[in-house]
Amino acid sequence: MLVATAAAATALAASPTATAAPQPIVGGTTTTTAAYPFVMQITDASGSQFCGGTLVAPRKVVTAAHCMVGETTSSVRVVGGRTNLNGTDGTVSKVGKIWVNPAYHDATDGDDVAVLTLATSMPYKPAPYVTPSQTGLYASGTTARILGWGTTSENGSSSNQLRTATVPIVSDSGCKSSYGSDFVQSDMVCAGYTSGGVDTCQGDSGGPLLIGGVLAGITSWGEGCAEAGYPGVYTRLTTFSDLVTAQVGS
Ligand code: 4AZ
Repeated sequence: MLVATAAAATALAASPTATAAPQPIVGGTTTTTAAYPFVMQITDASGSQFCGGTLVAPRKVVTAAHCMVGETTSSVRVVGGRTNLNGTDGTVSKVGKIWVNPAYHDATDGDDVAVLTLATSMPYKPAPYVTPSQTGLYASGTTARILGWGTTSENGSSSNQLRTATVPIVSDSGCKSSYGSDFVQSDMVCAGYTSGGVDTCQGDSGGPLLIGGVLAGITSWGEGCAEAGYPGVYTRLTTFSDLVTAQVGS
């Protein structure tokens, strides 16, 4: 989660012999799973994190369908209560069932939601998630919180420690201007600054977008990361709330 390149470019232009310094995180900060106990790492069987997820019930985790492509119940694990990727703390659970939205084909077609049923309960407080009628949460300019262990710049390295940032919800018309027909209004919502600089990035997929502490989106896709004019795209969870509830109750 991410970076402003424009300021760095200006600094370099003013000082032509300077070499690029490591980019600072702009708008994002490190945080912990103690602060956000429902944020889960999704790892392979060796423990390498590749996506995020959100605990919505003791044995249910919401993530992105695109995170589950090619995965089986034996190829994935869910890790809760572990702030650092290199930690050994927290709780690791195997996965008993993977439900992928049957309509899912590709993130840019929408339907990017999956629910994992854990073999072991997580001893952490689940997050509430939106009801189908809470569409007003996505009003343009609303502050949303993003979380993850993803890369801290486009094509950069993952963050060892969980990070968070806030980004404003972008209007549907604004998102359509950025992404054209790839933006499926019924299934997606965009968030980010017009000037870029703060965003989710590779490895953050499947993780939460929270509005007022409620799970309202799932990190899904975008053109690069934190680029001006290209906000991050999130699954519009109100559309899939009933499907999630059916899985949570199953
Ligand atoms: C990814 O590859 C990814 N900037 C996640 C989020 C965004 C782009 C890519 C949005 O997981």
